[in-house]
Amino acid sequence: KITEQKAIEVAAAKAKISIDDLEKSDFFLRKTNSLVVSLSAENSTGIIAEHKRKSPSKGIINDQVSVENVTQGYAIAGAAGLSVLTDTDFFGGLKEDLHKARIANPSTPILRKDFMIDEYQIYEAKAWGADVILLIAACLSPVQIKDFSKKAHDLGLEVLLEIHDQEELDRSPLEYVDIVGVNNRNLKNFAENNVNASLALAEKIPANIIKISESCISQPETINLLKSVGYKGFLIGETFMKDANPGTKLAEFIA
Ligand code: IGP
Repeated sequence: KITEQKAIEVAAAKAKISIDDLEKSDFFLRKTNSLVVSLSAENSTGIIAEHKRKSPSKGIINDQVSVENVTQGYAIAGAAGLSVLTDTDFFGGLKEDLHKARIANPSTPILRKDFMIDEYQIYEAKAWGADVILLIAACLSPVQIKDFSKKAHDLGLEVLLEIHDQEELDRSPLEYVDIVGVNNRNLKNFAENNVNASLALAEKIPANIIKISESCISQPETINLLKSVGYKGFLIGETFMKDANPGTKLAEFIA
């Protein structure tokens, strides 16, 4: 299971490097970039473009392009934010990917895309260069969601809470959550290939919280549909990564 594998990784990382040392790292004291501000800007494309080499459902998507080129290409093409996978076992991501993306894009908001199950990973996220962390409701208890999101705020990071259905939304404390993301792909069976989950939940998410739609977006028209029901952000990976030049693909997508 993804979370069990993650627990092993976290324990190993903790044994090697203490929170004290993470706090001393170069990136820790930097001023973070706000994804909320970026998504709220009048002229924002709303696109949060993801670097993703492979996935459990698709296998290798693209391992021929460098993370610097991909993320810089996205930023130049107009991405409102970047998402960088750091989970290794399931998505082939590395902490170095986040580090490289940060150096290549100092002023673009970056999401650490990973399975967060321990407070330690929030310190890592900051030390590696992230501005935003992902909390997946399906992997966490309400107490963990509240504690982790508060901790992220204390460290100057923003929080994206990912939900898939009404039940997850209802049991999630949103006090310290900045953005709610509806994942159109059901992590339990990878079945869906549409944005129905986002359409169904649009009105249920409190109006004071920014909402974004995640996964399974492959057509520009889908963005217009999602905008019409109130979504401000669109997390897209595969559609761009499948291309030899992901940044160019993004530019075409929004043209
Ligand atoms: C991107 P897509 O279908 O455009 O490649 O999806 C992103 O939403 C997806 O990678 C994702 C994800 C996650 C990955 C959403 N939630 C949680 C890992 C963990």
